[in-house]
Formats: sequence, C-alpha cells, structure tokens
Amino acid sequence: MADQMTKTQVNLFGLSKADYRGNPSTLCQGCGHNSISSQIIAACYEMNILPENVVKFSGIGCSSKSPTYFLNRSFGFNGLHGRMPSLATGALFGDYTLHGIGVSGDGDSASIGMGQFKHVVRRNLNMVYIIENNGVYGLTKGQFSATAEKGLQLKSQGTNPYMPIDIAWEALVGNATFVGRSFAGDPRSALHSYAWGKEHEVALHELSFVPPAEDITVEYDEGEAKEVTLHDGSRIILKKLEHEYDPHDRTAAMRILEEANAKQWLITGLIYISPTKPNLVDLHNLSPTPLNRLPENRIRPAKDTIEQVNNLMF
Ligand SMILES: Cc1ncc(C[n+]2csc(CCOP(=O)(O)OP(=O)(O)O)c2C)c(N)n1
Ligand SMILES: [Mg+2]
Repeated sequence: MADQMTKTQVNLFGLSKADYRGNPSTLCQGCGHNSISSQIIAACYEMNILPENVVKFSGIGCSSKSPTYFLNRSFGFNGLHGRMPSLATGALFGDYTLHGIGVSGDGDSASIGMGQFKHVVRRNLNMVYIIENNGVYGLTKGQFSATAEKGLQLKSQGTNPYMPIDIAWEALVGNATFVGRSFAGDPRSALHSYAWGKEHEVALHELSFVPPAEDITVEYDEGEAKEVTLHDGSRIILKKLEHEYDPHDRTAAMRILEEANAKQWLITGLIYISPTKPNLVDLHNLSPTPLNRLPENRIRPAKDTIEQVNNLMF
C-alpha cells in the first residue's frame, strides 16, 4: 500500500511529468516566461502528447531561450531573431505529423519579425505560436518593444512616445484561425483551478544572479477587470472575456479588441477560433507520407519533367 502511494504518476504513455521537463531555467526568478514553460510541460503531460512527436521553434530573446527549459525529449530549432516562422514553415512542410510549438517574444515577433509573423498567420501553418509579451527587449536589458504602451515610463528608458502594436489584433486582421491571450500569472489560465496549477507546478528555476522577484499571480473571474502592478512598477488592467462571449464571431472579436484599446484593458481568454479553415498542409495537398520520409527516387523529379522545365522559355 505504502509502495503504491509513492509510485510516480504517469500518463497514458507511461511517462511522468519529469519526462516533459527541460534543463533548469537560467532566466530571472519570478519571470513570467518560466510560468509559461511550466504550463507547457503540464499541458503536454496532461494531454498525453508524446514528446518525440513535438518540434519546438524559437527566435532570439529570453522568451526564445525558454524551449530549452521544457520538453527535453522533443526536437528543437533556435532560429535567427524574428525568423522563427520561416524555420517552422520549412520543418513542418518536411514533417506535418509533428506537433509544432513556437515560442517568441514581443521583440522577436512584433518588432524585427513582424513581417514573418504576419505571413505565417496568413498561411495558417499548423502550429501553436506563443508570444511571451513583456513589452520590452528583456534579453538586451529592457528597451521598449513595439508592444509597449504609449506613455509608459521606465527608470532606465524614460517615456515611450509611440503607439503600441496589439499582437492579438494583428493576428486577427491577418486571418489567424485561433487567437487567445492570457496573463502568465493567472493561475486559472490553463483552464484548470488554482489548486490544480499549484499541484502540477514544476520547479524550473534554482539559482540566479539577478535579485529574485516574487511570482505575480492574479485570480479574476470572467467579465472582471483587474489591475495588476508588474515588477517594474508599471500597471496593466486585465479584463477576462465574458462567459457569453462567442469566439466564432470575428467582427465581435475585432470590436472587443478595439474597445479594450480605448479603455486600456488587456483582454484575456479565447478571442477567436475558426476550426474549419484549411491549414497550410491541406492547402498544398501534401503526400500522405511526410516529405522527410519519402525515398529519394520519389522526391526527385522524373527526367522528362526536368527536361521540360529546362526547356521552358521565359
Ligand atoms: C539581428 C539582431 N538584431 C538585434 C539583436 C539583439 N537582440 C537580442 S534579443 C533582442 C530582443 C528580444 O526581445 P523579446 O523578443 O521581447 O524577448 P524577451 O527577452 O523580452 O523575452 C534583441 C534586440 C539580435 N540578437 N539579432
Ligand atoms: Mg519581450
């Protein structure tokens, strides 16, 4: 009996939570990026996703470093700054049977990588694209990013004079088929209770030379607006979508984001979903065998075809 009680819990694949972990995080303690990594570990374990069937992508930044801190047994590519979408497109064309998870930052996606972001959304690549938005270029010491609020004052940066880019809005306008937003410190953000989150928490962090900050956690209900003070002293107002909100209605989604911008709210919840639009793989009618598993003689064009192409007059 005692033996049974100490037995490690496993999922349908017989894997324990530890099988979904990565290396210990080197990010600052209390950083929201770590909470997101924890939730990715918990979600993949709970959803019985085989780590070997996952491919992780990222660009450059603290957030983009975080795939090292989850799913050690998965494939992973760390790309150039802002260029993760190209990398992901190539890799998932090569093998569309893999689950793609991309992790990027607001600098990586909304500043240098904005063009890439808009196109990967437009093409509806079959992946989950997470943007860990802290309003700054964290890795290079906290310059304002393109998502920083106008008028935001930071000791080291002065006042931000520019209008912010709303990434959820950009995704929606760009024809994304799934747009959701959460606050890293919302314990119920993963559709589970606070108790569940605590119980399933994964220690990602041990040591750091940056003074550790407390994790910011906030609990608020559907329809509720809640002000939160961040580590740098800045404040945001979170507003969770109402229970009655219909995420299938794109016009309503645009209206709510526009209203939120006027009221300076950060809307959280499932903003938009369109389950029926074809993704990139469907659009290109790829072969049932993933391209990376086709033998060379099936990939190479026939001799006649090559001759035809070579003889084409432009
Ligand atoms: C081409 C290029 N330009 C600039 C940099 C410097 N740089 C490294 S990370 C970064 C910003 C990262 O910001 P964000 O994506 O928000 O990540 P965070 O660290 O905030 O998570 C910049 C500008 C770089 N590595 N490569
Ligand atoms: Mg950032």
